[in-house]
Amino acid sequence: MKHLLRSTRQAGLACSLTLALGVSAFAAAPALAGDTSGLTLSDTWMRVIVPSRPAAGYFTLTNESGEARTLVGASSPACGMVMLHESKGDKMVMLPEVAVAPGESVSFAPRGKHLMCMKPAAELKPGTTAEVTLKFKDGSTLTGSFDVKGATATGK
Ligand SMILES: [Cu+2]
Repeated sequence: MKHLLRSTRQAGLACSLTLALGVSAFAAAPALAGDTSGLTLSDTWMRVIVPSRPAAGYFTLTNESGEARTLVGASSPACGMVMLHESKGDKMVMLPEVAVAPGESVSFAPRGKHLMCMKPAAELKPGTTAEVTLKFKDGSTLTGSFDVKGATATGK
């Protein structure tokens, strides 16, 4: 554990040094890429209206990793393309990223932030589940199983 801590710190140092020099070869530090320990996904579900319209994905993401983490995108084989959206009144805006401070959690829920599943696959029906992968700024990913619900659902 001690050793891991030390190498993580060194990798961080190497990264900032590399950035300062304007060299990007070190950008993907192997010790950190793909590390999602301390991040948990809960209340994962999706609401399908009709197959021809985008579906919405909801979840709570909790960050106990001790570092700020930034969600930058998502993908799912059942969606064609997934976007980060937020409802503002009757409009939706695109979110380029969502930061989660250490010790905090963020909720994607109806009338607020949501994943927009642009092209729902025919198999995406209430009662099934869909895999969705969240992507973070540091290159790490977190995959969860989302329960698919119908148009009248309000929560998982
Ligand atoms: Cu949307």
